[in-house]
Amino acid sequence: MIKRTTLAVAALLFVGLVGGLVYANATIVRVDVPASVRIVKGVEGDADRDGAVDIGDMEFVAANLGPIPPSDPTSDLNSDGVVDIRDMVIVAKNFQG
Ligand SMILES: [Ca+2]
Ligand SMILES: [Ca+2]
Repeated sequence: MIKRTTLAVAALLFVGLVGGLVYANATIVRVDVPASVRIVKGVEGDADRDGAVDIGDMEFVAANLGPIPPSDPTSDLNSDGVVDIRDMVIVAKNFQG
């Protein structure tokens, strides 16, 4: 059975390579989700995915600062390809104690 709720997914479509530059278009892909699938929205700042934003997330992000690409992509909370102070700020803004 298909649940009629749709899930919007942001995706990038690379449409061409001209003069060494890659052009991309953003698009939205909608998919029908089977009723048996449970959609769980993550908690912003929950880098270690335990359901809470606490000192463990700050430690997790701090332990992954620097390398490009990140040694653990889950600590790249803003998905910009690097783990830095901006990711730590996301944890701090959502800190639950
Ligand atoms: Ca956490
Ligand atoms: Ca980042």
